[in-house]
Amino acid sequence: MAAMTGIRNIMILTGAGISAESGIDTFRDAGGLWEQHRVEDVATPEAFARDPELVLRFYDMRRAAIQTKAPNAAHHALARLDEHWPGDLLIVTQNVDDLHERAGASRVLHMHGQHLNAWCTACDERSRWTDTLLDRPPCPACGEAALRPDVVWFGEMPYRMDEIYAALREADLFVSIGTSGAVYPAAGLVREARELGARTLELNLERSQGSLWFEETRLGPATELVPAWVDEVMKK
Ligand code: BV8
Repeated sequence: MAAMTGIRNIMILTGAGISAESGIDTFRDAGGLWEQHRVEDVATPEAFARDPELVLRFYDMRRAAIQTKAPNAAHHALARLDEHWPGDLLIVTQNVDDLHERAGASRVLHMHGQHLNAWCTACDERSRWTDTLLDRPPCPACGEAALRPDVVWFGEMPYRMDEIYAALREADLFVSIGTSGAVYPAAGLVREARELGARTLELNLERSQGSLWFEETRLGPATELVPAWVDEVMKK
């Protein structure tokens, strides 16, 4: 990207592509999650009302799987940037895995929730959760057997949108990593970033659906593109 001069505040949006090389399925790619399961069967409040076992089994499987995976070079590079970047930096992730944090990043916002939290629909408490939910365990806070995965399902409002838009208004640079740009409102952030005057960069295996909104697109695997970009930024 031409001059990084004048870049103080950075927003980074990540998607399933950044965790693909850690062995976590993406959604839309061949063999992705949505080929194995119909979204509307497992990731909507209606599906949970209709067949809670199917939904809880789906998330128990994924919650167990991510605990066997490790962050990759892309996660580690962003953690390094997070540690040393003097300006504002916010990693807004659509991912429900904890690989950004396990790589050491702290300025992370999970807009679609987290696998390793359970949400009680009786007392609204969220509890750290690494085990299963299919057996309807009691809520650690209120004892009710009313726990659900703490993820944002289709038709539900993503988390902390006000913080995301506030950070977007301050951003000089918006970088998108490993996302197909298919799911809103996440997919609409690049357009808003452009309209707010931010520089825009896409790092992805292939062009995303919102590719035309990016000033620059670099194609390749995240474990190569992201460390190279972070080195570039840190050198400035
Ligand atoms: C809402 C959590 C309203 C659960 C998820 C506007 C237009 C059209 C539709 C809508 C719209 N606004 C809202 C909608 C409806 C809907 C939507 O967007 N539908 C789509 C399908 C058309 N949006 C919603 O329902 C949202 N809620 O709008 O609420 C509202 C308003 C007011 C009040 C109340 C409600 C909620 C959306 C969130 C749903 N939950 N996840 C779970 O994980 O199970 S979404 C989930 O899917 C992910 O979090 C992520 O967001 C999305 C998957 O996308 P990606 O992460 O990009 O993954 P994908 O596989 O698609 O692509 C991977 C990319 O990586 C590819 O480009 C590939 O090339 C690249 N890649 C692969 N390997 C690598 C790589 N890149 C680099 N290196 C590699 N190695």
